[in-house]
Amino acid sequence: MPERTVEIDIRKDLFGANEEAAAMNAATFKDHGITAIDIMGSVGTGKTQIIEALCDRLKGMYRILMIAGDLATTIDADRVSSHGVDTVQINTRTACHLDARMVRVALNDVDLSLYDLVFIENVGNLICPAGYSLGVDKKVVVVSVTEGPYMVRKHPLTIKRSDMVVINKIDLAEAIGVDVDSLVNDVREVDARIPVYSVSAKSDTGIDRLIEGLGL
Ligand SMILES: Nc1nc2c(ncn2[C@@H]2O[C@H](COP(=O)(O)OP(=O)(O)OP(=O)(O)O)[C@@H](O)[C@H]2O)c(=O)[nH]1
Ligand SMILES: [Mg+2]
Repeated sequence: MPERTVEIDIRKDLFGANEEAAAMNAATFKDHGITAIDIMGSVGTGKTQIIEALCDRLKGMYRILMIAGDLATTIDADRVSSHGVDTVQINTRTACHLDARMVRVALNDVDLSLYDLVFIENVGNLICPAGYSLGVDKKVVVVSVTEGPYMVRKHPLTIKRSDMVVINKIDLAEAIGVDVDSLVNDVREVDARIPVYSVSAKSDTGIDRLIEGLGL
């Protein structure tokens, strides 16, 4: 018999450490007067396209840094930097989400006095990123009409853990046969306090209202 048995709650350990790193990130952002926004959502919902649209509108008003979370490539960072915005790449290799420590490491080499707005594009995934605080001001989840009519109802936890829902690709709603108002109602059913914005990032529809909603 062992003298002593130590029970390790891996989830508690993992999430506790993440919360600590997230609190440090939040303090760092605050010290530099930076607003930080985490953009989450499944693969291909339009996270990068939305960041590009936001950057086009906001780059004259804010000094923007984009942190791109991606398993293997710099494609999204390259897209955003073509808009004249500075970018930092995090390649997670095997991880299906960003965590606060990864963001902390990425910020190590950045002179944060050069920025006042940080967009973090999370790894394309509707489930895992919502479980990890990054120390941001807002967690935004992007749902696309192309994911079909049930995506909000099927992912209530992700919706609940978000500060805002953006329904993207509304230009395709009719062709896909998805009712945008139903998706909005589904969000209200999950949590009526969460603001919802319907946009088409590609055709630049609804972006001004989204910017207002983000308080930018
Ligand atoms: N029709 C239409 N297409 C869009 C819209 N937003 C994005 N797209 C297209 O959808 C595809 C995926 O968009 P991305 O911005 O790369 O999506 P993402 O969520 O960043 O994808 P990952 O980073 O790979 O997870 C691209 O071909 C975009 O041009 C939109 O509002 N309407
Ligand atoms: Mg992307």
